[in-house]
Amino acid sequence: MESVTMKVDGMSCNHCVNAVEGSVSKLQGVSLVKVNLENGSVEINYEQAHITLEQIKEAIEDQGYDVV
Ligand SMILES: [Cu+2]
Repeated sequence: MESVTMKVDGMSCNHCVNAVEGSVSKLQGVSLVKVNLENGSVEINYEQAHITLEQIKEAIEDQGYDVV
């Protein structure tokens, strides 16, 4: 299992938390997604055999946020 913390721009409220956590948690191979609003980061645990970091970034960007 890989563990990564991404910086994500544009998250400002609980709606954003739900949008990001909801979309990423639906992805196959993701076992944990946790948004930290205070520092604008997202902690993600995932299995490299099932999903790439790029696919996770795309899911976040599809919700309207920028992975930096
Ligand atoms: Cu929001």
